[in-house]
Amino acid sequence: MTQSNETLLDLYRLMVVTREVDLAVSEIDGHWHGCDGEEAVVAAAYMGLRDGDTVAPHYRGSLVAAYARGADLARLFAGIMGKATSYNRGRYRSDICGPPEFGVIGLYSGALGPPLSYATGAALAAKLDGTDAVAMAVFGDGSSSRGDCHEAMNFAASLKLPVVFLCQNNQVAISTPSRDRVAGTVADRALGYGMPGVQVDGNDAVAMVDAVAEARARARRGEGPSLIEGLTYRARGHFVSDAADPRPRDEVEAWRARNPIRLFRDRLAGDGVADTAHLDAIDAEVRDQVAAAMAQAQTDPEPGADVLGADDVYA
Ligand SMILES: Cc1ncc(C[n+]2csc(CCOP(=O)(O)OP(=O)(O)O)c2C)c(N)n1
Repeated sequence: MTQSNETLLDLYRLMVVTREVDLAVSEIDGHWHGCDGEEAVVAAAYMGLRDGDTVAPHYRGSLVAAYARGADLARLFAGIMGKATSYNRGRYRSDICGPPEFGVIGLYSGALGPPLSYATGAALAAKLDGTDAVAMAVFGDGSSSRGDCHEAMNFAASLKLPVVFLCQNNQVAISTPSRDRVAGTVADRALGYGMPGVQVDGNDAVAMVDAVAEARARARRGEGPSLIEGLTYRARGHFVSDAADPRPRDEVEAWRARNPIRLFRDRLAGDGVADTAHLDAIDAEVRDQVAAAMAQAQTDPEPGADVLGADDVYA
C-alpha cells in the first residue's frame, strides 16, 4: 500500500506523541508501564480509525489510543493522577480504563486477555448492526498465551467478525522472554483459525501502518478478522522504576539502536517527504503540547467526596 505524505507525517507525529507522553508520565509515576521502543506499533495501531470503530488497547500505549480517538491529553493525564477533571472524575486510572465515549475499551480488572474478547464483542455488534465499523484488539506477546486469545480469535474467525488482532510483541512478559512461551510465531497461529496472519517488523512504521490498513480494509469489506504480529522490543524495564530487568545488555542496546522514531525520521528525510527542519518543528510542537497538558493536569483539582455519590451508579 502507498500511504500519502500527509498520512506518513501524521504517523510520525503520533509516534512522537507516544514518546513524549511516555516521558512525561514517567516523570510523575514510577510504576508507569511505558512503550519506549514500541512507538511504531502503537501509533500504527491507533491512527486513522473512524467514528464507530472500537479499540481495546494494550496497556502499553493505551493513552495514545484514547488521544488518537480525540480525547484531551490534559484530561488523560488527570486520569493518571486521579484528578477531578479526568474523564471518570478521578474514580479510576485513565490508562487502565479508557474513556468509553471515545470508543476505547479498558482493561478494567487489570486481567490481561479479556480485552481481546471485548473487542470481538464490539465487532459482533458492528456486524449485527450492519455497519462497516471495525474493532482493534491490541495485546502483548505474554497475553497471546492466554486462553482468552484463543477463544476470541476462534469466535471472530468462525463468524467472520470485523476485528484486527494486533500483537504488540516486545519479546518479553515482565521477565520471561517470549521464546520461552511461544514455540512458533504468534502470527503463524492465524492459519489454525483460518484467517490471515502476518509478522511485521514492528520498528518499521511504514510496514506497520500498511499491515494495519490492509487488515482494516479486509474487515470493513466483511471478509473477517486478521492477525498482525508487530515484532518490536521494550527498550526499558517492565515499568519505569523496574530495577530487575534480566535481559542481556547487548540485546537491549542492539534494539535501542533500531529506535523506530529515528529510523522513520531518517526515511522521511531520505525520501524527501519532509526535511529535518520540518520534522524538528513537529517534535517541538508535540513537546510543547504535552508539557502544557501535563502542567494543566498537575494544577487541576482533586475530586471531592461528591464523586462517591449516586451519580453514574447503575442501581
Ligand atoms: C491474567 C493476568 N495474568 C498476569 C498478570 C500480571 N501481569 C501484568 S503485566 C504482565 C506481562 C504481560 O506481558 P505482555 O502481554 O507481553 O505485555 P508487555 O508488558 O510485555 O507489554 C503480567 C504477567 C495480569 N495482569 N493478568
